[in-house]
Amino acid sequence: MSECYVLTDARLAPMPVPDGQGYACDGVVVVEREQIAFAGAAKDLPDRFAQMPEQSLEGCLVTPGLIDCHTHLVYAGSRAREFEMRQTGASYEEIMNAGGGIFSTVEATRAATDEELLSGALQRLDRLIAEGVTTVEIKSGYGLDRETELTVLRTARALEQARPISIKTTFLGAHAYPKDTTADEYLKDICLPAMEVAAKEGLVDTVDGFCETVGFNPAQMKRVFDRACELGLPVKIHAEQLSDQGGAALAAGYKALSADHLEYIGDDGIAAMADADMVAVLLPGAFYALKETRKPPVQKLRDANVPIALATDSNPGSSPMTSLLLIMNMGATLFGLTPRECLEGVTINAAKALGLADRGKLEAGMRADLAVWDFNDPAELSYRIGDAPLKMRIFGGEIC
Ligand code: DI6
Ligand code: FE
Repeated sequence: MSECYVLTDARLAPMPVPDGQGYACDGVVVVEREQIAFAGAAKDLPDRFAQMPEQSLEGCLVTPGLIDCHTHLVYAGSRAREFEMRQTGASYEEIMNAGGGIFSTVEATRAATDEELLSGALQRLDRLIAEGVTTVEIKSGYGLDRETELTVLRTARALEQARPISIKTTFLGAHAYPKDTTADEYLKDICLPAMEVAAKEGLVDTVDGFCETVGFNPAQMKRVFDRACELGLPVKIHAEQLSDQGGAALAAGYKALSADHLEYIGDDGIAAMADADMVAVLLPGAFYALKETRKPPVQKLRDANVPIALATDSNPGSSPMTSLLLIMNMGATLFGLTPRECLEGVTINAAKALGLADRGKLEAGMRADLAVWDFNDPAELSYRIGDAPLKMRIFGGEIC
């Protein structure tokens, strides 16, 4: 297609449009090189675009390209055996304390070749791409030694060369610490130096940590965040997933982009997140797979005006899945989000959780990352279960 083209007869969502449904009918999107030049009602289309090549979308829905803002996509091995153990009564924490869990994935990831890591990640990434995903965040955290952490981040960066996708990387060296050391020793000798090298090599966009009884305590998280600040990197946190450690409030003190999971967050944590303008990233895949019964306090987050994002948390242990559309369905069915909240959770609010102001909205000046769906009602996106009726995917203005 040419440098500039016009998609006509579209429905656009999410839009702040006064038809009460959250979408615009008879919509038009103008794509100019890699940006959106106009998005809105056909009657408002500026004259200068009237002569550009047109393609009718025959009433189909256009959304921003979807954004998966929390994944652990690069790893090796499978944890199907542990799934079997959990089915016969062992808990996630028990398996981890016995040297399984994250540690079994660390072992497999260290043993994998670069090609194996890349091809495993590509398989998972292709499933996301097939659902109209155009930006994916990927964390390290299955290396836990300097070389493997760097390899995982390099692999994440390499995915951007292999597919039409934006990748944002997150250093999650503070995911767990090897059994033969203490958390503090690991931070001092391995994690913090690895963060520094990764940052110098330009491999890190954000720094994250697992603040949990089976992870790092708030004082240890503070060390991680202090070093991230010294390196000029924004932070986020895995917080209040299995217990309330005050992680979200701690991260708020560092103006973190997001706190993720949050099943056990208390009122103080929510207030701190609201003050710091943080995003609550909810991960219903992990909630479901761990058979968690405590739900994140969605109504309290709404009342406090904390934006809510949704993500796959794709990882081999607590969320072995690669469907952001299924996550939207789970966000609605398990957590009570509205279809509109689910869509905003994988577009505008997911962009905010990554600190990205150039995407996630159908607006002039945004990146032309778009998904065109084979239906017209945005509620279909979270209503359907395990269905991906993507008609067209546009990445940086290119149809692909
Ligand atoms: N929380 C999670 O749900 C994942 N990591 C984390 O910090 C689980 C990672 C795993 O079990 O491999
Ligand atoms: Fe996670």
